[in-house]
Amino acid sequence: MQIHILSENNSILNHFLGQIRNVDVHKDSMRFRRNIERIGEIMSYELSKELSYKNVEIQTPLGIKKTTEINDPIVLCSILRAGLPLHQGFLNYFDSAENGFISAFRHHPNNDDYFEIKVDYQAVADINKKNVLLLDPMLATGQSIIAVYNKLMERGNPKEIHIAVVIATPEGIAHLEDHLPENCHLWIATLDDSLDAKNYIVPGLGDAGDLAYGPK
Ligand code: U5P
Repeated sequence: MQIHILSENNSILNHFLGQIRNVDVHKDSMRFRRNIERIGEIMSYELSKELSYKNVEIQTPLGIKKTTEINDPIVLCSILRAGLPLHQGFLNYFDSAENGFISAFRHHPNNDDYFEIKVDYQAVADINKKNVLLLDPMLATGQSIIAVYNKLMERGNPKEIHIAVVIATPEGIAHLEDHLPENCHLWIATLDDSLDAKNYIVPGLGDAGDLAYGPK
C-alpha cells in the first residue's frame, strides 16, 4: 500500500483540521460539514496528481492549447453516514464521477466494547476498470473500510483503488496494510496518536457522523 500523508504545519489544511477537532466549534454542525468538504477538496487536488492523464487539444477562441485530461472514469464511494460531507468535497472537484454509497456500522452483540462491522445498504455504480475512491473521514481500527472494500470487490474489478481518510491512526493503517493489496493508495489528511478503549481516535474529534448530522 502506498501511503500519502498531507498535513503540513503551515497550510490552510491544518487550519481546517484544527476547526473540525475544536469542541468550541462543534456546535456549528454546518461549519463541521463544510470543513470536512473543504478538506475533501484539498485531498482531491493532491490525489489527482497520482491519476493517469491523456493528452488533448483544446480549441480556445484564439487558438489550440495542448493540455491533459483525466484518463479513467472515477467512482466515488463513501461510507454512510460520516462519509457524506467528504464525498461532497471530492464530488466538487471530480464533478463527472459516478457514485456509490455503502452503509457500515459498529454492532455490539454483547453490549460491551466488542463490535462487528455490519455492512447493509449499498447503491454503487459499476466499478469495473474504473478508479475507485473510497472515502471515510475516520480511519480508527480500519475494520469499516476493510468490510466495505470486501463488499465492493464482490461487485467488480476496479483499475485503481484510492482510500481517502481525514484522520488516521497507526492501528488503522496497520490493519489496512494487512488486508489490502500492494497497489492500493491510502490518502491521509493527518495522523493521530492512537485509539481509546472504545476504539475512538485520540485526540481525534469524536464521532464524525454525530458532529455532521446530530446524535443517532
Ligand atoms: N468513528 C468516528 N470517530 C472515531 C472513530 C471512529 O466517527 O474516533 C467512526 C467513523 O464514522 C468511521 C468509523 O466511519 O467509525 C471508522 O471506524 P473503524 O472501522 O476504522 O474502527
